[in-house]
Amino acid sequence: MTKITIFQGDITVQKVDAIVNAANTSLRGGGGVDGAIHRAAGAKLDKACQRLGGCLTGEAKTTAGFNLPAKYIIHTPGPIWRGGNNNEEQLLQNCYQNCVLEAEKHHCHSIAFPSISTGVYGFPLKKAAQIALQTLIKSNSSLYITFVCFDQQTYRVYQETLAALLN
Ligand code: AR6
Repeated sequence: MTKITIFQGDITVQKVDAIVNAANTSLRGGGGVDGAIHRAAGAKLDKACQRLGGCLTGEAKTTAGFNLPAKYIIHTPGPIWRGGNNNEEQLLQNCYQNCVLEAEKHHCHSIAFPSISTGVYGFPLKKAAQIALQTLIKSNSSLYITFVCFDQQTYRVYQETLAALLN
């Protein structure tokens, strides 16, 4: 049984084994949750990311958490929404699947996700929530999974989507 909790807050303060960063393919930081994670983790994070040499959309790479309470940061570049006919749904699914695999590889028990691709990258929120939650439920992972929704609308949509999927 997959255990999923949804709440509203800031992912950088989560006391979990791994937090997920909605990164870009350079892994060199940016705005949104990526910027917040880089600021909170400290300058060593950028050095570690440099050594990873980028990451393809839908794939995932892990660094230490540095100054964060989380032990690891799993960086995954989500797809940029380009109308929906450019494999966006599959790529978003790949992000969640590959983050779970990375967390399991590092023997994590708990993981926190932000809503990947629904900020600057423009993925429609309801569709993204369905893909995220369905993919994680299907993963059948024994991880304790938390969705950390930054704003109220995201929180509401993830809650409604999870309730609908469980019915
Ligand atoms: N904790 C949790 N969620 C957050 C936080 C936070 N501290 N801050 C923002 N969010 P976005 P994307 C939410 O734009 O769409 C970056 O520049 C935010 O409200 O961060 O995948 C990267 O470098 C939204 O719900 O990520 C890439 O270039 C969600 O996180 C690009 O943005 C994702 O919004 C990636 O875009």
